[in-house]
This record gives sequence, structure tokens and C-alpha cells, in this order.
Amino acid sequence: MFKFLKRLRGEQASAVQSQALEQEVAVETTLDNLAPDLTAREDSPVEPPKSTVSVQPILADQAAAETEGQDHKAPDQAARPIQLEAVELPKRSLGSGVRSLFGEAVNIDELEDILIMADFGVEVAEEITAQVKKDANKQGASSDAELRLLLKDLLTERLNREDSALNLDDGKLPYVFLVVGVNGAGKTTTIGKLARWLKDGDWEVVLGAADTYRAAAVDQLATWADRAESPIIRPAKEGADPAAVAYQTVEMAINTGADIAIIDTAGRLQSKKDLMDELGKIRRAVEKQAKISEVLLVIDATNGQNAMSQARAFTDVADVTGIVMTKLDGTAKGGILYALQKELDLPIKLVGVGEQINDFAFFSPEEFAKGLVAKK
Ligand SMILES: Nc1nc2c(ncn2[C@@H]2O[C@H](COP(=O)(O)OP(=O)(O)O)[C@@H](O)[C@H]2O)c(=O)[nH]1
Ligand SMILES: [Mg+2]
Repeated sequence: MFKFLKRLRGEQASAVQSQALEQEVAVETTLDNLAPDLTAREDSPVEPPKSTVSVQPILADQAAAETEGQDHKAPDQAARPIQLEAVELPKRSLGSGVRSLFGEAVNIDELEDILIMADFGVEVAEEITAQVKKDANKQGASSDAELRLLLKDLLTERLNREDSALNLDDGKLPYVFLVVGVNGAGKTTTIGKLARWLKDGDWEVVLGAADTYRAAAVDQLATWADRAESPIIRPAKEGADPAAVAYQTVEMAINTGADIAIIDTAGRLQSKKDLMDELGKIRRAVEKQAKISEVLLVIDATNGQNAMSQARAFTDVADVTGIVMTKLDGTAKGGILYALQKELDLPIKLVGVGEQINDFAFFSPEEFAKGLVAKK
């Protein structure tokens, strides 16, 4: 599991602060500094009480965050160091959200067609099938179970990337996530689930309803904000400037000492230029105060090959850092995930496997591949 840095709060925080002030130590916040502590923790047979988890003084000087074009509003932030702690987010699982490719025993002669039907794409299907055949010959694998295992291992290996974790670990708070994608892709739902998940991990979250064109969209995010017990910045009126909402969301996160601001955007795609202008304006508004940690592109897996052209429309105009693939539960065409990650050369970071609050997870190549080859 990934470990992420959030603000240390409460008594622990004040204890660390006074300790830090006495010693007048300021430690650069990098994962390297944390590494020895984390290793020690993992190796210890009994988990130490929470108060000792990461109570070495890790101080991040927020005002010193060397983000380009940064223009921090709150001057007192400069004097106040932020203390961070490394945490894991609660476990969520893909569960049975991924549909198997095989209704019957694996027949290697049908594999290519099955992969094509699952939207892996023709070339990929051909290439994977050839590789499975080659490996099967080499290892003398021929039983159903052996072939499933071969395919699972192959897919897992090929889907594995170093950059699939969310960018929540550079310690420059608040982290800001922009969430983009066409209408109906699952942006608002994903934000709600993500906010609840972070909240369960004791993070403080602020949501921004920068999809200002439809009152219903704002209300929908507000409902999720309630479920996630997190504040929301709403536009003053329908059609208000999305960039202003984004600005205020980050401002609130800074002023309340929240860990993360997540900004919902409109999915209008009238023209590339409009989209670029709007997202560019939001980006600049955010960057007046903080760095953007993630631009998450939400893609509906049930759109099959259309998902690819949709994704391109966004990756061409926004600096997308990761993909959220929703509605995997609703499709037998899970191969689109593979095709997207490869063709766009962007990591799938999160997946949605249902409409309920816990129906999503970090993308795990192994869990996903297991789901694809599972026996029904
Ligand atoms: N089955 C399923 N439905 C989803 C998932 N994510 C979102 N939805 C549904 O998709 C619809 C559109 O979602 P919404 O978040 O409003 O999309 P937005 O327009 O991009 O904000 C809603 O009915 C959601 O409940 C998912 O992972 N699985
Ligand atoms: Mg929405």
C-alpha cells in the first residue's frame, strides 16, 4: 500500500511543534527523510501506538514551497510550520467489479478474438495471444488453470507502472486535484468517493463545485460533500465563473489548514478551444495559491473505443496526470483500460466499480488481471 503525507493534527501536533521549536530543527520534507522511519515501522512486529508513528519533527515550511508563480495569501503561514505524518489510506478493493473474459474453459485458439471483443485493440490482442502461446509452449502449460495464470501474469506485468500512486506525498499542502472529463463520466461520484476515503483516513478535504453551469451538478456534489463530511465551495449563482470557485476552494483549504482541495469541473466539449480556455483559467486561478498535484481524467469504461477519442480530447488540452476509469462493473470490455493506459502513456490511478461510496480503489494491475481471468 502507498503511504501519503498529510497534516499532523491535535495534541500530537502541538507536542511535535514545541519539541521542534526547542530544538530549532527544520527538516526538509522529502520521502527520503521519512524512509528510515517507515522502514522501521514496517519491520516492527507490533504496530507502535499512533503517537509514535511519525512524531519526529517533520516540518514543511509552506511559504517556502518553491512553486512557480506562487502567491500565498496568508502571510502568517510563513511563520507556522506544518507538521506532517505518513499515513496509508484505508483499504478499498476492486472486489468483483471486474468481469471475467472467459465464460468457459480457456481455449487458446479463441484468445485473440476474446481479447478483441473486450476492447484490447486488434494489435494488442494479437501480440498478447502470441506471447501467451509462446510462454505456454515453453512451460508446457496447457490446462485451463495454467493458461489463466499465464495470462494473468502477463497482463499484470504489462500494466504495472511506477507512477500509479496519487501525488499525495510531496508534503506541499494543500494538495489540489482537478477532476476533468465529459458529462456523465463519473467525475462527481468519484470525487465523493475519494473525499470519503480520504476523510476515513483522517484527512481534511475541501470540495469545489466548479461545474457551475447546472445547478443540479452543484447540488449533486453538495450531497457527496455531506456524505464525506467535508465543506464545499459553491458558485454564487448558476453559471458563475468556475475559476473563481476554484480559487476560493484552494483559499479555503489554505485558511482552514485542510490537506487537500478537490475541484469538480464541467465536462462541456463544444470545442477544444473552449475547453482549453476554461481549464486553463481554472489552472491559473489555482496556481496563484498552490501547486496542482493531479489533473485526473475520468473515463467511463462502458464507452468502449469512444473512450479513447474522448480521452485524447482532454489530454490534448489539459496536463492530465492520471486516469480514473469508472463503471468497470458495468462492462465486459475491460480491455479498454489496458488500451488507454498504453496508448495515452498515462497511469490509471483509480477505478470505479459501482455507484456506492466504497465502490472504488487504487488501480491494482494484479487485482484487475485476476478479475479478467477469474473463473465464473
Ligand atoms: N456502475 C457505476 N456507475 C457509476 C460509477 N461512477 C459513476 N457512476 C454513475 O454514473 C452516473 C454519472 O456520474 P456523475 O458522477 O454524475 O458524472 P459526471 O457528470 O462526470 O460528474 C451516475 O449515475 C453515477 O452513479 C461506477 O464506477 N460504476
Ligand atoms: Mg458532475
